[in-house]
Amino acid sequence: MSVTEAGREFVATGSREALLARFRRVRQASITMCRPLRAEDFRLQPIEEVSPPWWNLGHTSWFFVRNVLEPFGGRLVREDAQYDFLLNSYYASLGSRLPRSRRGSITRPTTEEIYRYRASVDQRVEDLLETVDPGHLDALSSVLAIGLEHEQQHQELFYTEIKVILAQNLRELRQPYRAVPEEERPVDAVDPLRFVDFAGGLLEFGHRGQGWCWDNELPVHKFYLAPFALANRLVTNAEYQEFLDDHGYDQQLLWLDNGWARLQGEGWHAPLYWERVDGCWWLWTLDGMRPLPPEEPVCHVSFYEADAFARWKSQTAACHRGVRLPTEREWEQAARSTLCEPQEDAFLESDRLHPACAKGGRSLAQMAGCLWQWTSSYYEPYPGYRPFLGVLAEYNGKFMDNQRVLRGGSCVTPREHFRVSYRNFWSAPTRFQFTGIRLVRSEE
Ligand code: AVJ
Ligand code: FE
Repeated sequence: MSVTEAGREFVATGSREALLARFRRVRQASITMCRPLRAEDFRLQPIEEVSPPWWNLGHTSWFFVRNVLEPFGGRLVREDAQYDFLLNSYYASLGSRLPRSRRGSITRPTTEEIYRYRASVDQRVEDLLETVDPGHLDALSSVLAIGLEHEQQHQELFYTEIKVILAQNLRELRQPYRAVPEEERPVDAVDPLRFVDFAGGLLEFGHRGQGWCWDNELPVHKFYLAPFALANRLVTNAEYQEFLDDHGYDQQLLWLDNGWARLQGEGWHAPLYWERVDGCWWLWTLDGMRPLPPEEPVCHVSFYEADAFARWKSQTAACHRGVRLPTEREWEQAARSTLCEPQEDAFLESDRLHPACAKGGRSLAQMAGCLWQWTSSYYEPYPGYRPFLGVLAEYNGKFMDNQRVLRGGSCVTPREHFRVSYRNFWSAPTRFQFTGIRLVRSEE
């Protein structure tokens, strides 16, 4: 792979020192987030989609070996070759791989060996950054930037994965990811549900400006939107519980056919992590079990559940007729025209590890850094899409098939990782991510 290929026009500007500082900071965050874990927690893969933490730490390091050290002439060691087969996630152009479902079935390398491997990769990337020919620095910077954005995606994945892993234990023996901080004061009021009007028209979408973005956020393009009205906040647990109480999970006609099959096959009767104990709903969180907080946004629903909820809601009252999930461009337009500053207390740095309530009367609340919001849009290339070049063409492009777009970021997304044009994507049945529901209504 030619050194100038991978980053295309994204040249990360900044000095070697700034780059080095960012590299250290982002890599260190992955170590810090694993501190509360016990040895056993690192090896479990409860379902195929949930990788064990040892693999997460290894794979993000492997990414720098194959995309930075190798192409730019960094120092290579024996473990690079030994671990390559295990740590390659899905890059067909980089050779054969351990089947994804087997990441929880192996015990070597040990977790300690993976930590040592990480340290070795860090040292070698830092050495390379200090010694690389000035003519190659821009190219190196742009792949390094992709490596760090990748690392941050895996930091978010880590929190969602450890939540599933710890939930496997028997309720009486379960331990939270972290000790519960002092009890937050219960919030009993939440902003009433309102719909905020947006004009529509021939509008511009995609990432603008100089900053970095993924290939899937480009090119900037125009698209016509009819007028619409977006909900001022996310659907709450209390509102979702009305859907349960109205037997939403028993009414086949509310569900897409694939969703209904999934519901039956997996025995869905409530969102993931809702548990019925002695006639009351409880919620599994990274802070342990909590009584279901009615005013918090409903979380860990699949696209199918979000879609069925919207259909149910549209039938409950005349004023809700026609409510549905927004398209990704409706979401983006609303966010662009109202969202001046994202709620700074909402992202990973807030250390809540839990979605915040909508309180305070903002015109649109919970737009960024609370929960990823399912859109009705299929994950497709924007017109004229050009994937990253070289190996990284496989990063996003080949997954543009049979998935839905989510917008908004979540309480486990690093703040600097998010943009208004950011397109997350998951398949419709996915529930273990921090996903929620925002409704929209077309103008009559
Ligand atoms: C954008 C979160 C769907 O988890 O497959 C990680 C992120 N890409 N490594 C995924 C990703 C490559 C991606 N999602
Ligand atoms: Fe990855």
